[in-house]
Amino acid sequence: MGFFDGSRAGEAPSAGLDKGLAKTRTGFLGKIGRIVRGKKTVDEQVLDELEEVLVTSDVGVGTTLHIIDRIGKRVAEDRYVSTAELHGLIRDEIASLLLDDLPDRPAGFDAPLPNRPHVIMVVGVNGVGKTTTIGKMAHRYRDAGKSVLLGAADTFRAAAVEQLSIWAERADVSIVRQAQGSDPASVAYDTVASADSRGADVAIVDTAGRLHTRGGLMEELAKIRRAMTKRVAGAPHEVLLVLDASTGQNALRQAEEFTRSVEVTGLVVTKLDGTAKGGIVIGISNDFRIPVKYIGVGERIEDLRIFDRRAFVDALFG
Ligand SMILES: Nc1nc2c(ncn2[C@@H]2O[C@H](COP(=O)(O)OP(=O)(O)OP(=O)(O)O)[C@@H](O)[C@H]2O)c(=O)[nH]1
Ligand SMILES: [Mg+2]
Repeated sequence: MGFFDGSRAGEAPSAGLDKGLAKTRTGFLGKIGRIVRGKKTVDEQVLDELEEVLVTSDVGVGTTLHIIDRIGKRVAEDRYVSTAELHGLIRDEIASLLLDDLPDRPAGFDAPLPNRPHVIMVVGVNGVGKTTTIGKMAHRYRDAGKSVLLGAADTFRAAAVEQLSIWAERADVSIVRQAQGSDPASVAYDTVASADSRGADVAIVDTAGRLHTRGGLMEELAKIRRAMTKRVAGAPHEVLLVLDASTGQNALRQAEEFTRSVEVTGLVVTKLDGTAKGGIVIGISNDFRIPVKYIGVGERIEDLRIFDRRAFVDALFG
């Protein structure tokens, strides 16, 4: 696998990511361009305006202040930083923020898994792209030669089981399902049990994004989790929280809420293709010490990328 991920025959390696981030890139660079137009050096006013651009690009207030502070310091040291250099300076700061003391790029789908079955639980509020992401992941694991079993533990919404079944068919993997309205924890248990007895490599469990109350949802997720652990010690080995980039600051709030209640091991940021709010990935990477593992850049089965921070910075700055 190359440095960039997700390329398919005939597609330039980073084309998907570049395209996926087009709106964010245009918005971000356009705004920075307007700030520095007609200016010779980076002064207080430029920094103020840059702060506003970062905040309105959904980078998040904390992360923005951090970036501004670092750029301010460099400008103070260097005195004559020209606006032409500002672009490179921001790029450097964002890159080091994303690249510093964070774990390496997540392993590829073809990497050996330490557990069998390797159990993944997928959580997030309704509509963020959980089921779609599961379909995409199943496809990638399957493509890498792994046997995959899906578990339809979103029994709350009428069409949810059917929707996951369609993805299972597309990805050519099996699914464990019960009737709508049945106990999600029981579906999760069955899925893990079946994966274990069949010797499946990967089990991915879908969950509901909405219950009658958010508190009820968190309790239910804990219950689903316990059911899996009961059958396979250590399961779930991964809990992926899916966040919709187009919801901007809401996604950050959801991340806070879920990471408080559920032991989230990785984040998936979806719908980067349709939004100018891709800056959210920067804020999330900085605010939460939980790695962004995958990003969604479209609705098709192949529109999932392993998140690569360096490739992301490159795509963001063109
Ligand atoms: N453009 C785009 N659309 C996406 C992406 N991921 C998911 N979607 C779309 O988002 C919508 C919701 O996706 P689902 O996978 O059903 O979301 P969910 O989290 O399972 O939703 P619930 O089951 O209601 O909780 C669908 O129309 C998907 O096609 C993405 O990366 N890009
Ligand atoms: Mg769903």
